[in-house]
Amino acid sequence: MRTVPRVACINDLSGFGRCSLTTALPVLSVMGVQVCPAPTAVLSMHTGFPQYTFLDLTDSLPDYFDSWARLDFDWIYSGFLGSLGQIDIVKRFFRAQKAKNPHCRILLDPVMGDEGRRYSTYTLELCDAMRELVAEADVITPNITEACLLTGSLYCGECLHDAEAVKLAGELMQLGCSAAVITGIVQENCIGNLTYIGGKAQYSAVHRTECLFSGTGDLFASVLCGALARGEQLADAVAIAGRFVSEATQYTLHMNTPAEEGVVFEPLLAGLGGYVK
Ligand code: PXL
Repeated sequence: MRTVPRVACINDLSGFGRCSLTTALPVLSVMGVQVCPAPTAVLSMHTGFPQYTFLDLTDSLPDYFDSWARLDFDWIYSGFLGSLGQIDIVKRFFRAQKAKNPHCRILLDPVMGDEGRRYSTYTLELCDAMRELVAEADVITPNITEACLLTGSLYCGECLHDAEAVKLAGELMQLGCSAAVITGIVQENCIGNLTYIGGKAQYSAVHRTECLFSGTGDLFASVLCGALARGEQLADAVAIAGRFVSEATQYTLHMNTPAEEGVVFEPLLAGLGGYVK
């Protein structure tokens, strides 16, 4: 392993709202990981705001990845994609990197929606095509909405019993990934993540805050990626990410900021920096 692991982060840059690259860059850096962004789109704010600008960067991506052809990465972390055409481009990048370095691992956050709804830029075709990327991934981190979209299951809310969550994870595995982490599963006054790997499921939960902030999935996946890149086992990395998101959402609740402004994680980043294996 490199002293400073190298991660390619394929995600959008949203100018306001704490999500995607504005979350991944500081989190991975403070965890001692070199993060190399490949922007899929530039937005003035994330799509949860009533108005935003959206610059689709699909046409620039093939050359962008070509110019990286001589680089190799320890992990590829893929998040928000800006168009249907990006699926194929990203798939080719995954394959080229795996061919170059068999130890390269892929963390795919299939960012598509939340609370039973698709994000406004996510067409059904894009959701369908996302299954092709899941087949290439080592680890996927869908929330329940995304897990339902990927498996064609009916969304019945954020509460899932153990047996229902394990069944959903099993269906995700049939899409061809090596491990699945279903995020944001509510059970009584806890919220947790189900890790499914090697035929075994493990649910790790933390106390739940009453408010849903945007960008929690990006924060979770970014910390998870940092911990994995630093060599943690998947279940341990999930526990670390879950604890950090819980700490940050409790802090945000205390700060009383608008939910669409995301999780106020900046004052807590230094604590995450103490985490170096
Ligand atoms: O947090 C996921 C996300 C990422 N990127 C963009 C978004 C969202 C959620 O709304 O709009 C642009």
